[in-house]
Amino acid sequence: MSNHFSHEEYHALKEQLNEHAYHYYVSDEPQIADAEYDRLYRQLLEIEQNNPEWVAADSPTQRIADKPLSKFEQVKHALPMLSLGNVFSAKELTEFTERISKLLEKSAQSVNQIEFSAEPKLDGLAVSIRYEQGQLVQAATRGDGQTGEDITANIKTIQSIPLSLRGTDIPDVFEVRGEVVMPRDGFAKYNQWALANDEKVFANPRNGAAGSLRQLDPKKTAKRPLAFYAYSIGVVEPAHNLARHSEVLAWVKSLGLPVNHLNDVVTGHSGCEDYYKNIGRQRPDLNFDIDGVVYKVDDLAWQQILGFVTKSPRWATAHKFPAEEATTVVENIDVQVGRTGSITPVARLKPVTVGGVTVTNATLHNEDEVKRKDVRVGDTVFVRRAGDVIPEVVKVVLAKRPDGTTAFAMPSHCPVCDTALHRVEGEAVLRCPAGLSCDAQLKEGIKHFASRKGMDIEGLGDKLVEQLVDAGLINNPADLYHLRESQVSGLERMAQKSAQNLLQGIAQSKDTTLPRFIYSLGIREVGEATALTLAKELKNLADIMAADEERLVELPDVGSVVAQKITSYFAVPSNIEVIEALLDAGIHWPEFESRDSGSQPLQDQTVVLTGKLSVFTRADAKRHLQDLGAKVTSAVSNNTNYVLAGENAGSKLSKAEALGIAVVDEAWLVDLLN
Ligand code: I6G
Repeated sequence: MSNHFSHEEYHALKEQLNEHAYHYYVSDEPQIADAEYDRLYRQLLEIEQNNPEWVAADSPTQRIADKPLSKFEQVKHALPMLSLGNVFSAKELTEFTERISKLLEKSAQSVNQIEFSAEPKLDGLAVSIRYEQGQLVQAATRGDGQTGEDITANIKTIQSIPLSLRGTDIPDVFEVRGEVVMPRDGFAKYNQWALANDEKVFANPRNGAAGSLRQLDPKKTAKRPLAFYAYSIGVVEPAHNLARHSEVLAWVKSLGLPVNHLNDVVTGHSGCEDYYKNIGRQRPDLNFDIDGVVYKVDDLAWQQILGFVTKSPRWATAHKFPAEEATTVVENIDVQVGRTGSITPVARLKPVTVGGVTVTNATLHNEDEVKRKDVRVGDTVFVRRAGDVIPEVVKVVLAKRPDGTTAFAMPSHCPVCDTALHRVEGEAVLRCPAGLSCDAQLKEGIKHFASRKGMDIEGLGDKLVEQLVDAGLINNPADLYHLRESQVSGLERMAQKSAQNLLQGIAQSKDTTLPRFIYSLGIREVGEATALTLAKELKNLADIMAADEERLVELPDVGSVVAQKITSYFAVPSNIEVIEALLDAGIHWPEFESRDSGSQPLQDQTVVLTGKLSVFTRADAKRHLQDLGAKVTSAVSNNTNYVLAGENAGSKLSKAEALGIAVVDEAWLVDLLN
């Protein structure tokens, strides 16, 4: 078939694929489904196999080089890659802005009028990428600023970096500089895969990015989840005269390169401070690690006046956040029992401030991790706290290990109920199989049952759950519905009024929905989205309980592992007894029927999805929205009714805000589905 393609058709198909990649990776507005892209890609590959002489350097098939390198060649930078000065406090920021305002006395009236281009400072690896006649020809690490290493083959594997520039006004020579990072979600996924496949696990996303770029086999780099964000330019020939750094970045973006959507232009010292605080607040939720923000005087003529001190520009600085890694000493190692019986070793630490927060505990994840890191009581360790993630021990400082330490051994029995622990073949975690008869699992199970996404029991906090279990008042979730006021008010720090409120909260929770009830059971691998799918597809509890694996895997987004967890849960007689007791206690929900079009809540509404979703996959969210009657489109316009924004939502979110369109999150969709 593909033999019938002309060279022009080949060229058009290649351009079409590059255009789709741009919309997917750079402008975050995919225009075709992944499967359609894959089909076109395969078609291109077939044409190239039949016509090897046609293969273009910027064909998406050319991203991965065949052969590993034997070493990295040295590259001399045409313009040195400078470094940035740092400020670590409000006082140092004042010194920076005042110095600038003084030097610009003749040009600007006061520091309050100076505009700064501001951006998050990504924690990755700085690189320079060179395009000649619009084609990517070379990429290099920063190295010592004068000479770096040639990492062209690895850079080409990063899908968001175009192999050829977009547009018509393309310079003969164009060098772009920026940071290569490993996004947090990709880092977590990669490490999971690496653990399962005996590959090297990265201590943090920065090491992930650096290690991947220093990989001699581009085939391996291609498997690493890397992203790139441009922050400045190097040599450009012929010169492209622009007046502001923010205009330079807009131009870089128009050439098809990714520029961080959090970049902004702020005014004066207070603008810088506000930006720092605002990005600091967003830091835990970002999908990439940052270690501060960067301010640059936006006016390029003023940058010229300000010039440089040794190797750093006077017109820019990095305002650093408090470090997210610190060293401290392991005082003890305990194990914790989770809701599903998983046994997690936890390092008890000498208190240390990490990223502005005092840390006293850090997870050691599981038995394999403790062995791999060989963390011992008495060791000095690096502790890392990234965003809202539980602090973790990154590595041991072996040089500081005291004499006489012994390797940590996991217990053979549950520290809470003394049941023998076991490890399922192929799983990293050790488990206590006692289920709800283990008090630790009972407590965690009840907390999950009562949580906001579950039965949403007002007034039942974690502490109270622990008190109720410790007092022997509840042995399973159904016991909550038989509590008496006299029992609850007898607990420590429980006044009569609070006891009444709790019982009222418990009683109110009886009126629920089927997806909430399914979620609250705490079946392994069944989160909010799967609970919704089960309810929507199978309609009633009896059919969900009776469904076999074969039936379950037919449901959207239910794989064999999830199906197996569901059937195993319902095969345990004590689980069935608890469900029956909950129903006997009066828990009820309205029938979960598919809506007829007349009652569809999003009938005639247009919804745009943007950003990274965490509850649903994109395809799932789209399907649910369509089931609710909505039309799901890719571009935000005046006809859009809602923009459903996930993490790191970019230009579509800004556009929605500018047009005054309602911006909603996944919780909104969950509520509608419930
Ligand atoms: O905007 C920037 C971000 C990060 C930078 C930068 C950087 O270094 C890691 N370095 C320089 C020299 C400049 N901008 C100008």
